[in-house]
Amino acid sequence: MLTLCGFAASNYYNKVKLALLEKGVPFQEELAWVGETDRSASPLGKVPYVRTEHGPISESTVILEYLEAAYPEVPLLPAEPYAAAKVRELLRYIELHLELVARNLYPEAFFGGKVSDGLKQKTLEQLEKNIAAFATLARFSPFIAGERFTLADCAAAVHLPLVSGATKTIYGRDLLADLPVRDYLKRLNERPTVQQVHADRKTNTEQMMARMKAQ
Ligand SMILES: N[C@@H](CCC(=O)N[C@@H](CS)C(=O)NCC(=O)O)C(=O)O
Repeated sequence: MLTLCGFAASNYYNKVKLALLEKGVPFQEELAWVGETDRSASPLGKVPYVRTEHGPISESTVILEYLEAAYPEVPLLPAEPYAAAKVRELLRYIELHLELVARNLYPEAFFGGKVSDGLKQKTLEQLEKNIAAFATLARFSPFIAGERFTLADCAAAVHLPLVSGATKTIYGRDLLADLPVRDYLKRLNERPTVQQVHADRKTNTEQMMARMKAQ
């Protein structure tokens, strides 16, 4: 059986977990905190990684692509190549141009650290530009790429709340507020799979915070 390794407070871990749940792929979870990962499976020490019958895979989007190829019964990408490319494009925008940029803010927004004013300003400029570009691609009708739940929704479900939360805390305003993100996330939260991911995330986040305090 496939094993998903990492910890459920991680948005990247939850992106893969949501895809597994949506596809109905049987899997088990193996808890691995940052610093306690299997470097032979994830050479950079990042989570998530998976163990498959063939060997390990790291990098969440590569894992998603593997799942699509290995478990095609419930597809999360359109069959038509152009439509599939548009889903991948949206996924990339969410991850590379929104989440990875907003990640600069997490130390102060979520972990009690400090981010320099210079980095806050640079991040604000990048996010404003990138969110405007993302807005031209995102559909919200009712899913992020259109009529069907896709891999892009797996990313949006876990990353967009962090972009909203971090920007609200650091800049006093949710930079995604002009887009229909709140209603979209509410709709997604009606799915039992998304509810399970969020419930597990909450429990694991409490564990993570307790660990950080104890260290
Ligand atoms: N590009 C990676 C990003 C994963 C990532 O950044 N995971 C975080 C946890 S949310 C992590 O492992 N951080 C520890 C580190 O970067 O050393 C992926 O898509 O899997």
